Amino acid sequence: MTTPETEYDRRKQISVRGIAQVENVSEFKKGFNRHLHFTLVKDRNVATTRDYFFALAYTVRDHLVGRWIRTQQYYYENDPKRVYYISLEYYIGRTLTNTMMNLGISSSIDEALYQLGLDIEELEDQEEDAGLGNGGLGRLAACFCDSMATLGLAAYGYGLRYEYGIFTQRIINGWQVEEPDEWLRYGSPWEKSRPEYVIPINFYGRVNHTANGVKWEDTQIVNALPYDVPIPGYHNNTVNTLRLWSAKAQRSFCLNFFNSGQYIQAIMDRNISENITRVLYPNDNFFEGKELRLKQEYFIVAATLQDIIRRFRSSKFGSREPIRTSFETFPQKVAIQLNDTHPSLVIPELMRIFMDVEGLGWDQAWKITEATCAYTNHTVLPEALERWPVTMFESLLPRHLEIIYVINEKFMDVVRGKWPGDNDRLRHMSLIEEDGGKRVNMAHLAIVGSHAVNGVAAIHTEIIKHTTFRNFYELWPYKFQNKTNGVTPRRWLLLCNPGLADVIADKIGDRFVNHLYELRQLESQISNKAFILAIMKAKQENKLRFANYIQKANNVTVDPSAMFDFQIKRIHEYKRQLLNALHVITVYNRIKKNPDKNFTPRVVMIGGKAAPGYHMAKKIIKLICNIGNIVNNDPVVGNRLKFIFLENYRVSMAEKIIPAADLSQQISLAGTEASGTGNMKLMLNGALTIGTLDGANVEMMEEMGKDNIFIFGMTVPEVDALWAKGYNPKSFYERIPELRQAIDQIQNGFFSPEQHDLFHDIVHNLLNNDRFCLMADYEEYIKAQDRVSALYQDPIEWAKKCIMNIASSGKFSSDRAITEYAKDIWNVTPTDVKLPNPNEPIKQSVKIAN
Ligand code: D6G
Repeated sequence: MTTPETEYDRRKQISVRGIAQVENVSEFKKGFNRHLHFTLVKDRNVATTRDYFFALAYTVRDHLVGRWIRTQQYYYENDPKRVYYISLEYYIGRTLTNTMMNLGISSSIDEALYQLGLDIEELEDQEEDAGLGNGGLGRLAACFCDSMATLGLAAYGYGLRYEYGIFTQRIINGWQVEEPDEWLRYGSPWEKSRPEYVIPINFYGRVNHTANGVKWEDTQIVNALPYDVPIPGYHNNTVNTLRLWSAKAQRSFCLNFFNSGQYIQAIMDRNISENITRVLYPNDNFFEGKELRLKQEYFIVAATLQDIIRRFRSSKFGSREPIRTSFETFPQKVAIQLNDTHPSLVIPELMRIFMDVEGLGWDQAWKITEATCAYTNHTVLPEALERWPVTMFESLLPRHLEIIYVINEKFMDVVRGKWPGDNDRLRHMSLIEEDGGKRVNMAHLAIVGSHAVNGVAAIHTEIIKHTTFRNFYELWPYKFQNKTNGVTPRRWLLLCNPGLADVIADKIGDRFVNHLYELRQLESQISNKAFILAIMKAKQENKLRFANYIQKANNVTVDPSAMFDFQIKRIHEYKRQLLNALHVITVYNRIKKNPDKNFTPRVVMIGGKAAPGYHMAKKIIKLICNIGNIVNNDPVVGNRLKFIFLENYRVSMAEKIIPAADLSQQISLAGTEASGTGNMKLMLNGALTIGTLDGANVEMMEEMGKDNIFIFGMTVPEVDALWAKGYNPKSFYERIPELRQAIDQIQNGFFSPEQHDLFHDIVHNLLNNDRFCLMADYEEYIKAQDRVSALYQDPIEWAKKCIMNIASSGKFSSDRAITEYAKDIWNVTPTDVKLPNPNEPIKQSVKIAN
């Protein structure tokens, strides 16, 4: 591609994003001005940048609605099997750029704004992230929505509309401080509320077994108000729905108060029931047994199931009126995927509806429930597994507890039948755990009530089969399967890295955008000098852009010729950010010891939030900041080493970081990270990985070959063997001088002049209670980092490995993941067929999936 001479030329270039269409450009300008005038009630003298953002968002939205209505109409008319993805989290980030891209109108909008004298990037930066998730699990749900729409599946995401998403992280004097995320302060242009479709949800009350069946009575009712968010597929005119529920007090809420004349009190108490969807619980991989969280879990499940059943019953031709009366065909028409155990109340709630409301018998209800539901496990960390106290169930969901008891009785009979007299198995497999107060084990409930259980990377699935859920696997081997995670190439390549996308498209065309395996063709370019240089140039431009951004946003200066080394993910002990910090200290000490030696310059950056109640994680952030203070201000070190904590890491920041990364750190202890998805995004964008044989790293290595990735550390069997023989972290401290020096510095206050004993707890854990084996993996990690530094000295060799990474990342598309779910779990068929564009007359009827 030739270099554009002017800004105007740049806009005229043919890129993967397509070219501007003259008619569209003028239409967009008109739409933009109309919305500025009629929707925002402003003119260009008084409009703010935010007004321009909203005017643009509404203009783009206008191009969604026809496709959205038409898609949903097709679903009603064709009655395909529907897929329901239920998740407590959707970590969406921004929507504007993604929508323009998927609708194929980016270039025309770009041109329209250029002609209007507005800077599109400035407008895009106005959008608040929809941070309705914590990390990987929530982002996966968002990537899956994109792929389900792109593959033409009649799919729906169901979630909660938290008024406050993941908190905003501020770093004050090195400490994390949380601020509320008021993402709805100015409203969201993408959601459409549907107050006409509110659904009542019951809580508390008591169960009455009568001759006419079971009644759940004297309940407290909260309404679920749906907000619909459009999910456009890539260039296929499909627009699916993500339906987010918001809690709304019933009109009759606190009738007693109203009746007794306490009108004001009654109005004020409405807030209490609306608290259900007030805020996202900010824990990643950690179970916090709060009643409000259990309410959230039941709220999403009960509202969603009523909606699913209403849609199942509804007639064709777009009417919401019921026609179906029998539930026999339910599993042929409905697939429900549980994103972790968080929505696993689907199982007892479906049983309750089928039996208590619809009058089905237990056996039939159970058969339908099991055939409909499937469960994705996301973690094997014991502290993350949901185990709700029976007492909490008893008061909040008394009927569900009864049903869970019956499920368990029948299940225990099955176990007894298979292993007579094996009481240990019964105890281990029971849905009700007895030790330490009775609790409901939600993973056991989800496995028993589902026809499919999947892990999210090959190694993770092996661990759940042979360790975590071994007994269940021995009972039902056919239920267990692997579905390695994936990421959407639209957001995570085309949107965030248009420069690289164009370099790729120049060589292999643009089919890779929704057929990511096509990237394999790039392998043949590995020795093509011009291609190597183009790849290097794209990376360098991204690094420059990131350096400018981080200078402006965080007032941090970085040298764009140094290696950009990133670890971006939630702060968690098992992810071992501390190991990264130990490497930085080691390099620092080496520079100080040999100030004249040649060192590969690096900017090591760590970004991620700590759960507000996770004290050790917050301490780790403080340590990182303090090490940075010493290293970054030492004149002997200069530009050879920088250590930076990136404040408030989130989806929109990831989109800036990932294209600019040279090195991706994926260094969790083997056997702890279920999959990881950041690892895939960085690989796809040509960063090299230093990592352990954990999660999807294993499959990444298989795809690219072991010479293109820096693998270090113990394997899962080696970790097991270490614990079996007795792990003594101190022995590593005593044997490895560089490790000892680093630990001593942390211990003696070298990094905390303000308080010498500040990090004693960290050191104590490393030496005495090193649960994630940092000490055991340190030596190999440092050696691997040395190999990284050496390779970076040879830019061409480095770039060749980048190309091999990009070329090998096809497997990690969420399109591949969803295609596998569709085939192996949901029994639906993805399609490449485009729906007609509603803005054009229909030429022929279009067949859609199933
Ligand atoms: C979305 C788009 C709208 C459509 C509605 C259908 O809000 O055009 O009418 O979905 O919702 P259900 O009837 O399928 O719930």
